[in-house]
Amino acid sequence: HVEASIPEPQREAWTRNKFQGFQNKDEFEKEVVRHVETTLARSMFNCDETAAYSATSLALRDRLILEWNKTQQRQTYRDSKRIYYLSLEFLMGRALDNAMLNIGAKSVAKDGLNELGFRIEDIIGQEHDAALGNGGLGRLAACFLDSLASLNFPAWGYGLRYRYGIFKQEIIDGYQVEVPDYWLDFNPWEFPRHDVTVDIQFGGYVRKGQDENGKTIAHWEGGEIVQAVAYDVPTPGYDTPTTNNLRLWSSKAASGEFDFQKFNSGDYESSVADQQRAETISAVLYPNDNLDRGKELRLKQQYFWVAASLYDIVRRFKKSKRAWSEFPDQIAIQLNDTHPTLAVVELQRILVDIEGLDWDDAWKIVTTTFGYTNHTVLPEALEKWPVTLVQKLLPRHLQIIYDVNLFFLQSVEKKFPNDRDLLSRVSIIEESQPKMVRMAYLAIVGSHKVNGVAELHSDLLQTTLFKDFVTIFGADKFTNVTNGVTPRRWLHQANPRLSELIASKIGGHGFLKDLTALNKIEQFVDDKAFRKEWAEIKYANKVRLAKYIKSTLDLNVNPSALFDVQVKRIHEYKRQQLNIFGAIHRYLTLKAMSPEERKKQQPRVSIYGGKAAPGYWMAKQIIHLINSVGAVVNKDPDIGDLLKVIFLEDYNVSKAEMIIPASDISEHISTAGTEGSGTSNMKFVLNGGLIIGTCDGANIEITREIGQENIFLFGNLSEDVEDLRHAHTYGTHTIDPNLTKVFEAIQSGTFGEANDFNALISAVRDHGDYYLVSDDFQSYIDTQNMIDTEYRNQEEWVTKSIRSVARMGFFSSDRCINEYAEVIWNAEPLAV
Ligand code: T68
Repeated sequence: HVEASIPEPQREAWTRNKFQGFQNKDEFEKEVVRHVETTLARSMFNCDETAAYSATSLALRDRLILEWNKTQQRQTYRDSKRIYYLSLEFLMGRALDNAMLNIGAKSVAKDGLNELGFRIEDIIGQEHDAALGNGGLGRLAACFLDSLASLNFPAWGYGLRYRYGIFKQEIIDGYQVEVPDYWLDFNPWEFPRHDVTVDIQFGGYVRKGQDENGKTIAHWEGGEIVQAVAYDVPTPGYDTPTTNNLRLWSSKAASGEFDFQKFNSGDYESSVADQQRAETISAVLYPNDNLDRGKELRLKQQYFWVAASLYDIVRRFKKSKRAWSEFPDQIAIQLNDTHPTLAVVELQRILVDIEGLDWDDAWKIVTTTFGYTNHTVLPEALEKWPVTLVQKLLPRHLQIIYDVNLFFLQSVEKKFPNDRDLLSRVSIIEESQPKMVRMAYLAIVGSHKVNGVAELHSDLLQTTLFKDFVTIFGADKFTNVTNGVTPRRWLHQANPRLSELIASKIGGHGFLKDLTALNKIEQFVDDKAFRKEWAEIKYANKVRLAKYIKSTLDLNVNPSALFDVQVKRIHEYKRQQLNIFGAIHRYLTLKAMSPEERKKQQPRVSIYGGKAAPGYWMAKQIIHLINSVGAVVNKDPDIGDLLKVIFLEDYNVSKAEMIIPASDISEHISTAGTEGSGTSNMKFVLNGGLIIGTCDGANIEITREIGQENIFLFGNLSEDVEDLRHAHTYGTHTIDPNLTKVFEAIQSGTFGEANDFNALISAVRDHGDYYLVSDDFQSYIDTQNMIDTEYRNQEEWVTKSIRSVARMGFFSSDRCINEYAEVIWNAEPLAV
């Protein structure tokens, strides 16, 4: 806005008075006090930890804003290719600690807060997690934002500003209870942009008209309008001024004349009802992980978010006055799963209906712009929308989908004539009752690259789910980008002592920017003092978790015991049931021993955490079983410290930061071929924990990197799963005898009501054991026993731990983002 810019002669005053944010401890304190006394209107006589958190965040935020503004100006001025990451979920966790570490202000803040009478850990602990995601997919998006900024890529995230994030989990009488997560009371990390709004249309009809040249043009008319308002969240990179933007859209009623008329004519109630209906769109995050429930409001969320984001992206592009053909040179858009696939259709609509491009020219631009990431092969997670629903909400989009499909099928027919079966297999429209739009197929056809998230997963995509598309488009369109995690949050922030120890040995914190530098610690593996400190840090992290368990569950656990952890969403395919059946087997085995024999056993704390989707009954049964077992085992005097079974309530990002550094063994035990990648496996190993796992997802690549002597693999392989399932259904299905004993114990009432867990048992015994719990049981038990033995040799164990961490360099999300940039986005960082 040139008219708003300050004239040249007065700019000197601006430059002279430039606000720089705090630069040292004294200035930090001054800023905190100023924010307490003015922004918060309080004083030292009523400054509690909440107020201190608020003021600290506001002081930090001021620093972020300055860099954020400069970054945006720089990116606009240089006009290089931008990356847009479209994700319905960003599981960011807490922002304050991350911001302090990334901009290098933590020690100043720590000392400053101390002088003001606060401990920095307590202040950090005041923050409510930003929990706009379910699990791995949403957390991956958050790690990607950290890497994009840290690597200086010009990139924006686009998402929805849910009023309620993932529900808070309470455990009452052993059962999960969901409580709404209202998190926006005070959120210093977001900036409402009431001037950045987009009107989003739903419903109505399509009228065919003609432009001035007689060309047919579709007009989408009528229906309702909902307004999207932008909320911006600055995302700072580590050790760089780059501060990128995450733009989240919030919905509200469009302030059209219509509403005013209603309001003035006395129809107050219905005008308020309109308001509420509009606000419903961004009200709540759907709490399902790896499941598609096909709800109408979910489709509305998707279109609302995608349309607002594309309008924004196109508006920014048009300011550059470039030709449309340059759009894909300037813009790469990544689809995080199929949730934003309507973006493909929306961009085609904008280019053809609004900008007047020819269909083919437009389609070329669209397909060159988009990339699509698939996160799962589970059939129940693949999105499909009823044609009738799309027709009702998005009539013009349905027409475009039909045309895209027609032209696509025509091209297939040309290449593979007379293969009607192939056409019906790959059709974007499933000819079922009712007809459905297959979103994954639309995403493939609408993108130039499709990737899976770990090698095995990408191979499975190419050989099973998307096989026909490999034949049609060629293998080059499909690729793998193995997931990674940000070492800033998942090592430096979560495990500061380990990060410092590593830094002290290898000459500073460079490994946080190039994680492969971790390999330099392997040369110290025989250094006695180093090993001792390594072990002490793990122990201290376990003590911290033990204290947390004491304070929340009033249970004493011995920090010297082996801590065995499985924290992730509860899902049958992730097999927490295998873990708890294993724990029951352990309990029964201990009970059957003489007291002398028991004394020789390795004490263990079996720790679980994770949310079940509110409608996922089986997952909730698993939680109930874990708690029921804990209730018996934890107070059994025969057992004492030998076994504790702990369920940690409300697992989330900030709890993960405490739990992960405290584990000796973590479990990544999905049925082979079902887990896309897994990312917590990487976080645990990076923190010096060993893992027990199946040959699934990224476990396979972790094994390749760290060496098979440093990981405990067990169970059947993915290539054998189909045959085993076939045998369960058509052969005689015998259940593992040790597992049978576990079932007998449960059904004799050892852990409460005898019949409470029949469904969990039946799934294995009577209904085909789809997840191969019985097939893998003995191998699981044997491997756990091997772990007990190996844990007793602490020298060997510490060696494995150090070597594993040293070899984890590959699993940084920085490596992952660089691969996306090179192979999919063709984008480069912007020098600062
Ligand atoms: C996860 N997917 C994969 N989905 O399960 C995991 N689903 O293997 C992988 O490591 C991770 O993605 C990152 O690639 C999910 O987390 C969801 O949360 C989800 C959300 C909505 C609908 C369907």
